[in-house]
Amino acid sequence: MPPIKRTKFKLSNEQLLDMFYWLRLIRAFDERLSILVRQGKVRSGVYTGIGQEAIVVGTCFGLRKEDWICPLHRDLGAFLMKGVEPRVMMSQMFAKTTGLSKGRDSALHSGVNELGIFGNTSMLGANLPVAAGLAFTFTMEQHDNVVVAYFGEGASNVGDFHEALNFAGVHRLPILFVCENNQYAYSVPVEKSMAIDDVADRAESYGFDGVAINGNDVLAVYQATQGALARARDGDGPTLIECKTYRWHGHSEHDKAFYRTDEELAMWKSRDPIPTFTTYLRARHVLDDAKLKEIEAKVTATIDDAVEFAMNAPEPDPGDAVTDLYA
Ligand SMILES: Cc1ncc(C[n+]2csc(CCOP(=O)(O)OP(=O)(O)O)c2C)c(N)n1
Repeated sequence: MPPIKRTKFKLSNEQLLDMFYWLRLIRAFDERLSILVRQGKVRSGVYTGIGQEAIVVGTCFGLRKEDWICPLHRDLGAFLMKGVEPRVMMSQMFAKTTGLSKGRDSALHSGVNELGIFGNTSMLGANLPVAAGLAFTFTMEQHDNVVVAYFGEGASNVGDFHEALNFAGVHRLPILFVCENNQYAYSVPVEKSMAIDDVADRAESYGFDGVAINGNDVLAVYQATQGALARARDGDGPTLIECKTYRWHGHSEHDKAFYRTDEELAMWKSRDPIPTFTTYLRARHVLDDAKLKEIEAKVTATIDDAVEFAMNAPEPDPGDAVTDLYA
């Protein structure tokens, strides 16, 4: 196995603040969606990633437009960071014509070729062989773009996961497997579905490195990602990054998550990625009260605008249901 290439990174104050903005925006987007679900206004299934934002921000921050992502149901933030306008993403949740699939489907199945976002299917793990196939295309076309494929620890118990990692390892593909280990696959706790502690250990059997990190530390995720991206672009093959985290809400907004304790939730909330990063930025004099107020105002205005736009957008015409079909 080649030695681990570590990439040092230095982010400017502007970049750090940008990261903070994304964390706040993605949290606010999900929080607003959660309220809209309770008001009966959202038509798409909603699987929030509240508590997990550092993973999406840390992995997407250094990506090029030409890199591809294969996001999952909890990764709406990855769509935003890859370039989908909040208005368009919110329209998707309202099933309006201005959404990505023009009102046809839920958010988790939508993709955007021009932005390098692969449209997922519902079958857990099934996005991973496709992601490996995409990465294989990149090697055949001989450019140094990379694929970032997301999955939960639950999906890592499915056969497709193992086939994808094996294929990626054999062909040393430019792919980053990002496990969002949020401790539960629906109601199943991790210890009831895996006999090992770390999903990251599974990478070794396929001939590449796996690392388990604190998925609530945006800079740790960013640093691990940068190293893995550099290796992938240099032809050194895949990496599995397992991000330990927790989802604050139920599996979806209709799940009250009675299978876990209040104490457990409180413990994980104390590790909220946002205050941790806020403290880091304040201690380094990157963020002060005025800047914080400015960012919060921008986040609120962006979300308000997206909701207003989506609510007033036209409904799909039933006659269009059979247009844009691929056959
Ligand atoms: C092959 C397959 N089995 C079961 C399901 C039903 N299902 C949808 S999401 C989910 C839990 C997923 O857990 P995990 O992979 O850990 O991701 P998380 O939702 O925790 O982010 C299940 C069981 C499915 N979609 N596909």
